[in-house]
Amino acid sequence: MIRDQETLNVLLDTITRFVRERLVPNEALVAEKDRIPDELVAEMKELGLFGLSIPEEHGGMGLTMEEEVLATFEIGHASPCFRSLFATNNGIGGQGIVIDGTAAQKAHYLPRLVTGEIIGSFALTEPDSGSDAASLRTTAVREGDSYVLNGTKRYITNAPEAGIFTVMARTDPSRKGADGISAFIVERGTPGLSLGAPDEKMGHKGSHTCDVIFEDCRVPAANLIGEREGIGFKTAMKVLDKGRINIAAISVGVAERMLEDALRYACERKQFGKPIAEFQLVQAMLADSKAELYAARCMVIDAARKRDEGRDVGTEASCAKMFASEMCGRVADRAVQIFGGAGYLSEYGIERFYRDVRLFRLFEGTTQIQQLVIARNMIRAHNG
Ligand code: COS
Repeated sequence: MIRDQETLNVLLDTITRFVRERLVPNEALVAEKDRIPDELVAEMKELGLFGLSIPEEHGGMGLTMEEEVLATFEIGHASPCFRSLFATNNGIGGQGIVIDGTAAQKAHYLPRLVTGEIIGSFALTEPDSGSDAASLRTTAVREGDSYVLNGTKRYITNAPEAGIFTVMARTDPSRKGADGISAFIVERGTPGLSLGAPDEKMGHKGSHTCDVIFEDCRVPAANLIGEREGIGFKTAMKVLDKGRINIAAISVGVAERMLEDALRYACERKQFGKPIAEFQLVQAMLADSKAELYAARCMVIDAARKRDEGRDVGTEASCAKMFASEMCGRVADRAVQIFGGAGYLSEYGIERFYRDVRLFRLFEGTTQIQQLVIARNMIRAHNG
């Protein structure tokens, strides 16, 4: 749903200009230093990028899902590490509070996420619990007005920068599955919370992940999301439904960027006396990429519109995430192929995208988990 096309156009133009003038020229530097310069972070804050999808009553822009994916398409025209910094506030690191938080939790944390004063991070995955998220072992034992957390979370995006973590932990050890899980807001600096060394990753330099470790970490009971035990797994799944539409959207944005770069190169690079874009085998790669991109873009917008209508979009979110992230991988591969030998050299930038987008098929649920969700929903609907 688009609330006001003119206002949205102004926002999209502003983002497009920022992406092209400020982010793209700094991509190589960020990859080299593994750090986004402070002045760029300050500009992101000023533009309101940390609060795109946080409700207006808490200071955010309150974008609808459709508006948000249109913004994400534009943001995807720069290295995806930039988006990673503010995406957790709008997505998995903030939405648990937006969707299921109490009024007091929203009032306390959301305004600080909006400004970027704090970074929100989402701590679900563990060393022995990845795709099987409901098997998580981190425990939260009630003691008076607190819960005492013990366990380790793994691959946690933005953990080194985070001010708060949404942590899924088991409050009822007698229940081994999803309904024994609760979600907590844990503040950085809480005694008993520590961080592992930053992970060495294949790509996404400038965006950081690490382990988050809880050792007798005492969290106020008031920080139990929704102040209800046993709903934490569902909170996490609802957060991921939205997150998956956004990963689909960033896959589209980055694929558009890679295809633009590949097209430009194909029109400039000459072999056998003419631009390689004039050869039909190169044209096939351009055309297949364009058509698949178009399909993914349409899927993402449709899933976003359905979510805005308040419909259950578990299936659509998984379809869009699966198709768009796989499409993005194919476009990356073809883009490197069109660049030829230059595609393998870091100075041309396309190999960095090739490595960066590999993550899209893994995080917020692997392609195989999306297949499982889609098929299960189909069978459930069939059986009534
Ligand atoms: N919205 C709301 N509730 C949901 C839901 C959703 N999208 N998906 C599941 N639930 C509910 C179910 O309805 C069920 O509740 P009831 O028992 O009351 O019916 C409960 O949650 C458990 O669901 P389910 O039985 O489907 O859980 P499973 O353990 O079988 O696993 C999968 C579900 C595999 C889909 C889940 O573990 C998953 O998404 N794994 C991937 C995790 C992931 O994406 N990790 C990335 C980390 S973040 S970067």
